[in-house]
Amino acid sequence: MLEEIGYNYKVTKIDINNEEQFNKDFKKISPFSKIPVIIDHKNNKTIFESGAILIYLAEKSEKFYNENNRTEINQWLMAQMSYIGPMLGQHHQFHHYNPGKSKFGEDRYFKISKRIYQELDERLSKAKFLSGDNYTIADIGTFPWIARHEWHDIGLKKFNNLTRWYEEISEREAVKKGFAFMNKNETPPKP
Ligand SMILES: N[C@@H](CCC(=O)N[C@@H](CS)C(=O)NCC(=O)O)C(=O)O
Repeated sequence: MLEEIGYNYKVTKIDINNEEQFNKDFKKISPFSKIPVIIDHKNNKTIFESGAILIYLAEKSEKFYNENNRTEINQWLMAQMSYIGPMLGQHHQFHHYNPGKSKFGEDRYFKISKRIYQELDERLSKAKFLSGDNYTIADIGTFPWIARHEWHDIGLKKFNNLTRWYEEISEREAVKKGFAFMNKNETPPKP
């Protein structure tokens, strides 16, 4: 998002594997000890929760959050925050990071993740982007989850509309820059 709106930013890494998220100073700005958090140095505001961060930056920059379409954008953004992200996140935990530890967990989140691919594919058979004709913060919030499709083992290519959406977003300059910046020259994985 910061690349998309062309704001200057500095990234401070918090190593969650090393429990840095529980540091006292970090907890002051992130009550649940979660990343990401941003600090707007223009007004010293801090914002936690990625959906709230996207809304804040979109309102500030007046980009990717068209006033006439906010209810539609909010629905898809909230679906990401409450369902797509958390479920795919569990799939990462059981299937990618800890295979063999819980058959129930693996099966449950694999099944839900497949459903999510199917549901997104259906939506994208009717609309160019999640909330309609335009690329918005709903797409910006959802794309990074689908960009981990290799971990999901579902086969992104089987979903034509989701693949079309994914490829188009992968080609955006800001997306390529953001990817390469966070993980040394990484590019969004091909479908
Ligand atoms: N709903 C939050 C979720 C953030 C989240 O779960 N962050 C994880 C990393 S992906 C985290 O900080 N985990 C550290 C912990 O829970 O201790 C958001 O969208 O910002």
